[in-house]
Amino acid sequence: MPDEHDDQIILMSTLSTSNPSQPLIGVVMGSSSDWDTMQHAVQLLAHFGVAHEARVVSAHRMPDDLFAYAEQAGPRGLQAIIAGAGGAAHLPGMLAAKTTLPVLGVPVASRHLQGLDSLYSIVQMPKGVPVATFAIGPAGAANAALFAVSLLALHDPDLATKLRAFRAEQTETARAMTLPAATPL
Ligand code: RP5
Repeated sequence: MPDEHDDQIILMSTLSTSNPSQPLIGVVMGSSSDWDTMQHAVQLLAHFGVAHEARVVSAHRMPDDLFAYAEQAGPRGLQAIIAGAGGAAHLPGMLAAKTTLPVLGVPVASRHLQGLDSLYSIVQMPKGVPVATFAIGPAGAANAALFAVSLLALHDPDLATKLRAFRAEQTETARAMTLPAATPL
């Protein structure tokens, strides 16, 4: 039964999922300026056929929406939340404070401190409220999605098969790598 929280969540969406089925993974970010980084998570979820949604939920500019999102995430069927933020990156930690779903934090590279501020902010959670923290930037976003796929694959044999195939392909790509001749002194 939809309630006013659902309406609020729909209204606050500024980036929306292209996947019409029940989202299992929520991808949220503090600003549309995080999208260049966070789209790497969305691309991988789409690659694996994982139902997902992507939204802007700013901890500082829309804190009430952040709380509503966190409170509704579990009841709406999400299995994990990937949260990217830059600078004073409070989004992942505040989500984790309001839900017991796994929260995967992605530090977005900030303009002046290159994302070290985001990393320190996200990784330094107090004991008792964990956020699994990934690398700064696109690699972190991609790995957060792969980690979410791993979590879902524990109970989804088809997804586990796809994940093994992805890893095997990656291994073959690495094995096929060649190096150029060294530049003469
Ligand atoms: C954070 O502030 C966002 O996650 C973003 O990384 C950063 C800058 O946001 P904009 O000023 O570009 O909207 O909350």
